[in-house]
Amino acid sequence: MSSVLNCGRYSLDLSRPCVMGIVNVTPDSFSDGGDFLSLDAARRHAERLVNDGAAILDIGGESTRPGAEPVTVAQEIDRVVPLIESIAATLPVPISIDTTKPLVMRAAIAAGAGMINAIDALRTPGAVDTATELKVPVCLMHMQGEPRTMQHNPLYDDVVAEVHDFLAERLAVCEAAGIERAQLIIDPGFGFGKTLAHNRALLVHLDDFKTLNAPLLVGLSRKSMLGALSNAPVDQRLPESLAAAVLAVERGAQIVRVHDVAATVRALRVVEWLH
Ligand code: 9MG
Repeated sequence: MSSVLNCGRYSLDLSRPCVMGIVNVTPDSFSDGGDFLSLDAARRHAERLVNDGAAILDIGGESTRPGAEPVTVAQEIDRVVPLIESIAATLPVPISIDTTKPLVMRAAIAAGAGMINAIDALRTPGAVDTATELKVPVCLMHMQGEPRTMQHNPLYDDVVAEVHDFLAERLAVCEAAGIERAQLIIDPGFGFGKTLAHNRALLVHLDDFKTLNAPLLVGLSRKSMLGALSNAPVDQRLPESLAAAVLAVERGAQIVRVHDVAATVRALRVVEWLH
């Protein structure tokens, strides 16, 4: 497995845990309550995450929280492109575009992004061909259903085996289409069409995904599965999020997608110290 991702102008070294900072540019995002809708505020937030130690930023213009309504291509492009241009011109880190839409992928990469975070594992028509053409790393995430309805009644016989087999199949599809295997990242998709028990099983068995020989990205930060353990509101889940990030890295995650970059970087230093 490659320990370096080629994100255009930047390489992402995965030989040590890598913290991906979240920048949501949506009015209804579950964790920022729409604070970052102005370009200037979003840029300042991105700058802070980089100063805090983010190795990569993930920019999203469509909310993926349970129940979220879809947005149009034009709305999504209007939200993300000016921010990507501004960050690419001023901050020294690669940018990931969190989208499922081929046209948004193209616009974001043209604006300076260097990776695609595909929460539907490139299942949108045209997405595999677009990603193949764009030649950037792609994160293939598992999701049962779609954000609007995914938490209504998620069902699996064996969640770990089914997520594993889904990711194996998507890796094969992408490779067959011509995406370099070394540029593919996998993600079990915590909280995406999963109950608390499903999420727990995936975290307990996270090591099982090593057999897929691809870098592993996880997003657990502030998620409701963590809130369910403590009843803490979404903006007060830092202790749970840090514990989850540490456990995930211990179990093989190379990239953690988080809101609280500075605290996560510090927590992961302890993990690195022991390795
Ligand atoms: C956009 N987004 C929200 N949660 C996520 C997660 O867990 N993984 C990835 N790849 N993207 C996510």
